Amino acid sequence: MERTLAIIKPDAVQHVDDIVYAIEADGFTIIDKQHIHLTIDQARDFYAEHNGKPFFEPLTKFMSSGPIYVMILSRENAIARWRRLLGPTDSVQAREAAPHSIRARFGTDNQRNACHGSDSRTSADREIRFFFPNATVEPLPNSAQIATFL
Ligand code: DGI
Repeated sequence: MERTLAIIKPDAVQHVDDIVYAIEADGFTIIDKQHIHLTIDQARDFYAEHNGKPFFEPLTKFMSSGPIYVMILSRENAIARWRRLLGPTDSVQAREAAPHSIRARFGTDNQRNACHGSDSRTSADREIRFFFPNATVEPLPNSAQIATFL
């Protein structure tokens, strides 16, 4: 089973029940969760890869503007499946291209887009550790474990 990090952003926390329903209906298991209100510095740290882009300041201000709901999701192919359920980054575009997606249903535009999802295995590992430092590490495949001990 693969894991990914999901965040319900400040603009969509009032829809947490509907979003959790959509997540579970799509076959995910929520293996940990927490409400948190990020400081601006924590938001900057989380989105460090976007530092320098024109939307970095408004994005980090938005992400620290109110409580968020963070979840570790698990299922086969979780990273890609959660990105698919999210839809395109811009909620306006999502309503055209994927009207049943979460960003189409609960987001507004390309910043207030309801939810976040990790975009790779590397970022999922980093982002899960960012919010859940005590999360158990996923077991390595057998071949990798054997290689470690050779
Ligand atoms: O992985 P995504 O969240 O789909 O998109 P991303 O990693 O390219 O960008 C991260 C977040 O930054 C995105 O969810 C919303 C915000 N963002 C991205 N592009 C823009 C943006 N915000 C504004 N205001 N303008 C943008 O062009």
